[in-house]
Amino acid sequence: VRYVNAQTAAAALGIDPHRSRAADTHKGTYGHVLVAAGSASMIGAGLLSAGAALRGGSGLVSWALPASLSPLAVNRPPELMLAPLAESPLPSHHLTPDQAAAATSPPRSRFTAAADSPDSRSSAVPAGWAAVPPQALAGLAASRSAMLIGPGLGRWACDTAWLRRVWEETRCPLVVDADALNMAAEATDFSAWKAPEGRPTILTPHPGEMSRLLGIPTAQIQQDRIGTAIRYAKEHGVVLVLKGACTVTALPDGRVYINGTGNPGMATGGAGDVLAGLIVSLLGQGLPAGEAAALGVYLHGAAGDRAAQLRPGGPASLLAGDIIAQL
Ligand code: NPW
Ligand code: AMP
Ligand code: MG
Repeated sequence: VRYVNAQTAAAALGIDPHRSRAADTHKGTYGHVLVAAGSASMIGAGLLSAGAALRGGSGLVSWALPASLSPLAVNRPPELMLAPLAESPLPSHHLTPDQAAAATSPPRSRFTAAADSPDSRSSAVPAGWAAVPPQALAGLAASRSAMLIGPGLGRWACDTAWLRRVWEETRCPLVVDADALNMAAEATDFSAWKAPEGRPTILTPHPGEMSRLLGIPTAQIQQDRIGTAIRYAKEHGVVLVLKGACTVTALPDGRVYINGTGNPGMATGGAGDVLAGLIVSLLGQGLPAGEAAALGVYLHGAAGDRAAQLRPGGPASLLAGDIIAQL
């Protein structure tokens, strides 16, 4: 167990805390991450996680979103690219590969769709994540350096078969947060899901999400946060970030980091979405999963501490967006 503080965090992780850049690098050097997040009532989760990925230093950030929701993304930062995913009238995980590939192209006009071949979309296209073919999302991620899935999707955005296909077919390093964890918890056989060989995978539950994943009360998890995280990481071969005061980051090889940054002002909606975006950014820049997670947790807390100091009334009025501003 290593206790991470401001002086030793970067040294313990063997990372340059200032993230210096060689003079002859370019945006391709710093990764292109994909953020699959947000829904009609939680579009802010997408904005916050993608915004944090931008400030995390990624060369490029794309925000994947059901095409019908694109109008809600109009106020996104101009640096953020949009990857609209076409919705299909067929149950999305039953599509053929060709149909799935077609779903990555922009939706056709509803006036032309009816005249198309029988397999094409009708004007009554269902909307939302459940209508996005999971293989289209996984296919898009194949050319990205890392993907985040989960913030603000909605707890029943898709069925577990949908999520399982994304889990199994996504080849790039993956961060799984929020509603993707909640949906995984609905699968009785989640522990049997196999990630592709060698794919780094980071899970970032708060204690409530961890309780759903394990099917035990939150209080029981809080009584043994370190043990719970270590056991889960080893058993599932993932990096497990158990959030909350003194976030625990456990690696599958048994290493564990306890974070010393952060403050109760960060107990505010969207703070976790910011963390997930920061971690995927570091992961997409080539850091090993354990280091990306532990450094992301540390920097997120440190930025939260700076943001709280800048609030005239202290931490109580902190907003998640203030954390992004201090990264
Ligand atoms: P309790 O009350 O103790 O039993 P949920 P969510 C527990 C999106 N958001 N220590 C606690 O349970 C997210 O991305 C969108 C102990 C608490 O009541 C998700 O997709 C926003 N317990 C979705 O909303 C801004 C803790 O978990 C319960 C704990 C739902 O996510 C907000 C809450 O968890 C949000 O980020 C701790 N440290 N932390 C937007 N602007 O679009 C949590 N718990 O029910 O999973 O709800 O975390 O708000
Ligand atoms: P979420 O619940 O997913 O929005 O995540 C909340 C984020 O804020 C996590 O990174 C938590 O570790 C952090 N956080 C929440 N409460 C505290 C606290 N009391 N002290 C330090 N960090 C906190
Ligand atoms: Mg969260």
